[in-house]
Amino acid sequence: MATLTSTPEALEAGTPSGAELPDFSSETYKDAYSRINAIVIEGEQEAHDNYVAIGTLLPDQAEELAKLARMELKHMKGFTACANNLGVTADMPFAKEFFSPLHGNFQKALAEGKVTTCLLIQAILIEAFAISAYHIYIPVADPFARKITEGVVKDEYTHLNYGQEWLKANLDNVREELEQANRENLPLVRKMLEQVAGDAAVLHMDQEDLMADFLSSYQEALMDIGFSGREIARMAAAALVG
Ligand code: PL3
Ligand code: FE2
Ligand code: FE2
Repeated sequence: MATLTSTPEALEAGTPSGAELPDFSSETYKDAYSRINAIVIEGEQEAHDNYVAIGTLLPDQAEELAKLARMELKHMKGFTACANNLGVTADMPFAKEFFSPLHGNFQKALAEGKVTTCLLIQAILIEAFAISAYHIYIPVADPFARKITEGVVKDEYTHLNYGQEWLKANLDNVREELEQANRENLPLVRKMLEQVAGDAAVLHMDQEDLMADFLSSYQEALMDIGFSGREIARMAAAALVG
């Protein structure tokens, strides 16, 4: 006899890979969402500002970078709508604090004209972080947010790819700065992944899945830029010692 959960309707409405959906209307969910959603909104806003800022270091790329920046504002609006839809108010002061170490490193690199470091922070590390988070979120998101996030994640690949292409084209000149920037910033991303884990778990997002997805995007990006497997392993080790 067919059970209630095995009707075609239920299967269709169900989540991929059998992940169980959280109760989107519970206070526990909304409380965690107020921080996670704020992180995403702040991240999208800072991403916008960062691409505009990188445009000042690469004037011949300013137009292309302005296009990427505009996409980030669209993402930010989409995620703001997700919070409104659930009746959640984003905790923006929390999110500003969350990003402040990475934000500080970006501003320092910008002031020193270090375009390689700026690109590693924004177009590689932050984009790989966003892509992994959105991947893991999509199967456990409410239907409204799922649609929006699916659209956003496609754009984030465009951004990651922009960073990869520039760094690949300039690898001979940027290798050393890239390794140094990795050493200083990968440990921060690891800490951010750890900090978000508790709230992410309430959203039914698994910390190990997040880490694994992040590392695989990051490794793939470094491989595309032109690092060897051994060099990539060395760079990833910075996350363990940092
Ligand atoms: C750059 O395009 C975007 C930068 C955003 C950073 C995202 C951090 C993600 C933290 C965990 C979020 C889970 C997804 C929830 C969506 C409401
Ligand atoms: Fe974005
Ligand atoms: Fe992006």
